[in-house]
Amino acid sequence: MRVSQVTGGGYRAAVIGAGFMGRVHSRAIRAGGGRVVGVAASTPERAREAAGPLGAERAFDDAAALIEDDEVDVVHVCTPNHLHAPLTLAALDAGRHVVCEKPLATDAAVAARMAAAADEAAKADGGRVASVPFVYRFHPMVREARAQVAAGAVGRVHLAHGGYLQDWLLRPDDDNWRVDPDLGGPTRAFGDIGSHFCDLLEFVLGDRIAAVSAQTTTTLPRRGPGEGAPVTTEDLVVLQFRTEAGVIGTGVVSQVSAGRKNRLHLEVSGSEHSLAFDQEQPELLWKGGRERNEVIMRAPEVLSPDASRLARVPSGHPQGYQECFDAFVADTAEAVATGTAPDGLPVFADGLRAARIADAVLASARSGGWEEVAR
Ligand code: SOE
Repeated sequence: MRVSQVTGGGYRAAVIGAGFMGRVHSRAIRAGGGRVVGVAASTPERAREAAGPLGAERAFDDAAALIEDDEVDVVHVCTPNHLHAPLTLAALDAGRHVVCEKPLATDAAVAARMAAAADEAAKADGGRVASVPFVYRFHPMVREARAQVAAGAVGRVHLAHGGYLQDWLLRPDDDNWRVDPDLGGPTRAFGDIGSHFCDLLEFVLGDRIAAVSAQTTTTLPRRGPGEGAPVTTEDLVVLQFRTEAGVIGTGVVSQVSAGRKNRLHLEVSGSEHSLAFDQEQPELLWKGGRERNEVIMRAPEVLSPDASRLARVPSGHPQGYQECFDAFVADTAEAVATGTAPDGLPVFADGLRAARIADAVLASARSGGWEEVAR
């Protein structure tokens, strides 16, 4: 097994997958001064077409050629979900660092194998990195919420609620590979975006979901042209949860909520204060109190150090989704260069958490009862 040591050449990455996420990853790599050494896609022609738009130095004929190329230190896996495991395991075996898009895998057993392989790689040659882009952790006001909870500023947390609402799959002719369980996995709305909500919840609370009670619905039984193809993955999830610390709460996950484009939101109620974050208004954090409420703005000079670190421009100059990705890749690059991951970097163990919560959600939707989340 060869080991990719990050040389003086800086962050030398290559991207497998030329879709929306491939483009976001490539921008983030270049924003941090890294190189997009190359891109591989579904066909050599598609890779050649994508190289220019992705700012890639070259196109690889296929993923295997990309993974085997010793000019590549870090492989970014941005393909449909069913390819995450084989490509990630091949890249780790070839001595590369890996950034694998979420969900890590289409079921928890495979995600566990990937996390174990990443642990082995890290042990075998100190500091090998395997990260997964739960990027909403990188909004400065999410870090501020996390810091306030950790500092006891909200008191003892007793309730958390929120969800993730989108509308891009509202209509019968809205279709996507994520709908197909062979490509996306057995859970779609939860696996795709409910995982973000649960990761955000656990990250801000510093706690873990212990058990869930969930219902799922498929609002459109067929999708696609003509009569469409039957749909077996869920459009909607409503869940209750309780955490290991005894917090109870609810989450609503939907990809069929008209007018909601990417509304990931979380509210935490504590014995002293409440906090609320809305990803569609990411510059603000609402803080509620019995006597007065306030809206905390992303002013670097007043934020906690971890939040201020991620505030790249002054208040009033909105940061957004791409800046979160830029910060995620920058922290991955720091981990690759130094062997030490910055606080809050989501790694394969976090991807495994999401897979285990998804398994419990599906089990509960089938059983109609509460299901424990495997630790
Ligand atoms: C589609 O639901 C999607 O692109 C997700 O796959 C991403 O993880 C989310 O951040 C935005 O929406």
